[in-house]
Amino acid sequence: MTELDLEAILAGADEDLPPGHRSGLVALVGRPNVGKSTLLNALVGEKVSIVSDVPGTTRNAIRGVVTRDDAQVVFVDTPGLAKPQSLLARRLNDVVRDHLDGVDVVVFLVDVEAGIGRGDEFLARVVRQVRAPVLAVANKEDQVRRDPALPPQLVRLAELVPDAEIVPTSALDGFNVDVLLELIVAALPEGPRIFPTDLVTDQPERLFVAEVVREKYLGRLRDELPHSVAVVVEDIREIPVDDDPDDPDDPGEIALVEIDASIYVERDSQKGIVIGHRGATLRDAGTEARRELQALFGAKVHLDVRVKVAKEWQRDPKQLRRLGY
Ligand SMILES: Nc1nc2c(ncn2[C@@H]2O[C@H](COP(=O)(O)OP(=O)(O)OP(=O)(O)O)[C@@H](O)[C@H]2O)c(=O)[nH]1
Ligand SMILES: [Mg+2]
Repeated sequence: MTELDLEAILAGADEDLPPGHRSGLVALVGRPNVGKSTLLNALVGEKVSIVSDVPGTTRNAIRGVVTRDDAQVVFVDTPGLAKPQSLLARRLNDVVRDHLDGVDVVVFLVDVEAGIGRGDEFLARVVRQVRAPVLAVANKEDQVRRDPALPPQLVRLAELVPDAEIVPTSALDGFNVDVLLELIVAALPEGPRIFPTDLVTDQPERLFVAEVVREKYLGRLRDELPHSVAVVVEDIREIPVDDDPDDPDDPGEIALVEIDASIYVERDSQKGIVIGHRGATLRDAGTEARRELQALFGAKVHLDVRVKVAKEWQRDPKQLRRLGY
């Protein structure tokens, strides 16, 4: 058990909970790009997982927590499951399988804009083996509202996961997200809180910062090297201003956050693509990341991004570990 888990359990231990309080672990699974991370953010009401239109955006199991009076739901956003073509893709599939073990509810997402395909059928087979209630979500409903193509897809989804309740949603505009949350809570077992009430994610700050930086580059490098980029945050320094120097207990407010990040590509030839024409890509993505991080920290942020090469990191187990996968 990690230190954080223990702390969290102790924090929740002596709280008065209403009778019938429910809690549990809920896995969000689905093909790449169906909207799992968008849905997680909508359920939690805060951005905890990065989103992009590049399939294969999420690489780690990201946890997001919803705490209400009657329930605490711990969601796990997983990498989109796909036919493994690289060591990275195989690792990502393992992450999903590991996280299906011992979950209380599975939320299986399909994208009704793209349509149900062989990838969904492959994944439905995995989901049917899990011994937990399944909710089947037909996401991106906003794109096919009143479209005659929608009903047959809902029927197909019901065939793929026969025991599941079917819920059309739009993670983007929020349609049915509340309905889905009610169904999830109803499917959870009774149990105590696991995390403190104000926690929305257990993701370490350094990892989330790296994810935000990666998100901004993903969108810009979509056509050239979406999967070749990894981001590592080397250091975060919070620099306080002490407005009361006489008070030894006053730590001061944080005035500036200095962040050093490295972007790793697989080959020398890819460095130029990340940097862009006259440094435009590096600069624009950096600015966008800095703005979002400033809002997150509530302080001015200096973001220093260096582009580095980790030769063929997607194929190298040692490098994968070093980059956090
Ligand atoms: N129109 C519409 N777009 C959506 C909806 N949900 C997600 N998207 C978009 O779909 C794209 C993929 O969303 P993500 O949440 O990153 O998808 P994911 O399933 O987490 O993808 P991976 O992490 O790659 O497996 C993004 O461009 C989202 O804005 C939705 O309900 N409606
Ligand atoms: Mg994702």
